[in-house]
Amino acid sequence: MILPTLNEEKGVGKTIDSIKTDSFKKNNWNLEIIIVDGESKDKTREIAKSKGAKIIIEKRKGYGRAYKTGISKATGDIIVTGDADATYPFDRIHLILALALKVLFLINLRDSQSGMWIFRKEALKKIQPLEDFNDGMPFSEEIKIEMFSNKNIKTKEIPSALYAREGDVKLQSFTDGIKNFKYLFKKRVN
Ligand SMILES: Nc1nc2c(ncn2[C@@H]2O[C@H](COP(=O)(O)OP(=O)(O)O)[C@@H](O)[C@H]2O)c(=O)[nH]1
Ligand SMILES: [Mg+2]
Repeated sequence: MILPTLNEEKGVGKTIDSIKTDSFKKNNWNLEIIIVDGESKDKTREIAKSKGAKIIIEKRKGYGRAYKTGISKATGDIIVTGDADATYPFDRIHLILALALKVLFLINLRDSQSGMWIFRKEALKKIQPLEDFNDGMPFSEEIKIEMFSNKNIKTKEIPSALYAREGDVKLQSFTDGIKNFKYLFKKRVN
């Protein structure tokens, strides 16, 4: 989380305090709070430090400059930003983040439901025992989510074709759609 500050002693403490750190822990999300301070003349840095934030001083002027410096120093892989003046709902950011992550981890995958896959059997070992995968339709998205989000596995979606089906559809678009959604939600939030 990156918060640029310039003389924000009135808002910075309230901003940091409003973050529900317990919810981050519950989700196993490491939270790094970075203050990029532009040489505040007030107690901004003191207050932020007392609340566990990392302080980066950026003497060069500008809001964008502060973010550029903060982003380059951040150690996590998801960046969350906002003013340090208590205007943004950081008290809800864990919920917004859960929703955003659902979108993010599918972002490089246009078709999460495709059932034609090519993979090295070895790659499965980097994920989990085969038996731990979902027994139902969510198996399809699970295998792709796990493969595509694993940094040690190289993945690529290849544009392909889909012909009209022979025989009756087994997938029930509505109930399976709901099941898939519930599955995705649980997987991400838990
Ligand atoms: N480090 C740094 N932070 C800045 C600078 N200018 C603004 N900020 C911070 O950037 C955030 C946005 O500024 P703010 O005055 O709230 O802009 P507004 O919400 O658009 O009115 C606040 O947390 C400011 O303290 C700057 O030059 N350097
Ligand atoms: Mg503001």
